[in-house]
Amino acid sequence: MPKFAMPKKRHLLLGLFGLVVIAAILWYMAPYLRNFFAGNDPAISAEFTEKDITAGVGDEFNISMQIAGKAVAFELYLNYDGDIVEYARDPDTNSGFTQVTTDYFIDPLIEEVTDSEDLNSTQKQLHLLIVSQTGQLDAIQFNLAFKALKVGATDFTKDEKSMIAGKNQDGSATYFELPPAAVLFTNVTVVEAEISPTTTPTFTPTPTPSPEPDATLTPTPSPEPDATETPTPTVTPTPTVTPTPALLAKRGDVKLVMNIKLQGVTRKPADAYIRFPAKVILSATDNSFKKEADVIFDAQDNGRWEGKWEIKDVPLDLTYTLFIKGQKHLMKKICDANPKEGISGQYTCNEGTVKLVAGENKLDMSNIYLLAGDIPVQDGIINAVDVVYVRNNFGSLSSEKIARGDLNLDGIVDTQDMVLMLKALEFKYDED
Ligand SMILES: [Ca+2]
Ligand SMILES: [Ca+2]
Repeated sequence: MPKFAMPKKRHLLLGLFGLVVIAAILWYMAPYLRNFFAGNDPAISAEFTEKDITAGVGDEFNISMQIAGKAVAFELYLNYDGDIVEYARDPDTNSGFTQVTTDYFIDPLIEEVTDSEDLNSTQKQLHLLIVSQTGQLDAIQFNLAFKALKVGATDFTKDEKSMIAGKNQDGSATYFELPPAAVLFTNVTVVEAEISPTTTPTFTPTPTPSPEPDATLTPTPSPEPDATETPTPTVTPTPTVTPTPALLAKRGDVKLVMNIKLQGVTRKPADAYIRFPAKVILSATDNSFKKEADVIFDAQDNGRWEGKWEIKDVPLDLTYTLFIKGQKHLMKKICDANPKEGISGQYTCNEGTVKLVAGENKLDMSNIYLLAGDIPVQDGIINAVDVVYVRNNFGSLSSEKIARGDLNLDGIVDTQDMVLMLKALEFKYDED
């Protein structure tokens, strides 16, 4: 009998064993496979580009992650041993985050390192929230900089709280599950720094430049005698009644009937949300006239909102700019009585051209959107405070939280609101 032939029974056993292994692998991977093959559910996932990294004491190194799929936001909680390595921020940017795929994400909204709650543990956690302006690329890579502190080893593992967000094909927002921590990890081994005999430790003290005599301390010229205080001639006989040309300017009482649209609100919401407060500013282009009011906009059937504002004694020969700041929205500057935009939120303008007449003035601004995301208490910017509030109140039905965080006015704070905010983040600031 040839040496390598096996008895039939062993063949059978091996075959069975193989089947069991394959079945186990399939069972384990089933959720990923389903995600992967489900057409309507573009899977988004993340992984470390390297499983094992070796660094010398004192070295800086990168932990690199790759994201597959069109990610819109990634909230990563990364655990590691703070005794072995530390997060290394660039002194200029105060950030350890860099992108291999440049400009895909805006600067991190959250980037902080916290200690473990267990005082005896040396574990630390990096909390990173990065958000994409576009969410359009299928494969992206970014780096997190660390410095090796002492000889040892540490795993970098994702905490269960980590989440990745993206859009479904219909544009709605979803969070995608990340691989389990047992899969999503990388190991870093820190070894003794290599000291080649030629490079003696460089302790050459750099000469500190001796302070030059401060040239900026030149004596400031003593103030000249104030020429403006020329004595005013005491009794200039005023000509009796010369009507100034300004008095001839036409003025009148105006009523603005304004139609607007809110980002993410496509139809009339439930009765509890049909009155929308906004601050409206009417400002003459030459700045000679300015009025401001809180206006309530009422929901119409077609997703439009109508607000009315009566203003007395308005100069009618000027051109005007309107500013509208919704309750949960970025301030929009509007220069035209009937503004339009190709892409939602993109309308911008420089100089106001709105003309007013005495009586009713229809301003149809419903072909542009007010961008949502600067939630109360408003500060003129969409930033981490706004994002984290919405994120932390997912599923909330409490009226206080809805009043702040429900951007599409459907009565719940959820992923839809997050995605609206993420879309608006592209614009980020109040217009002025
Ligand atoms: Ca804000
Ligand atoms: Ca909502």
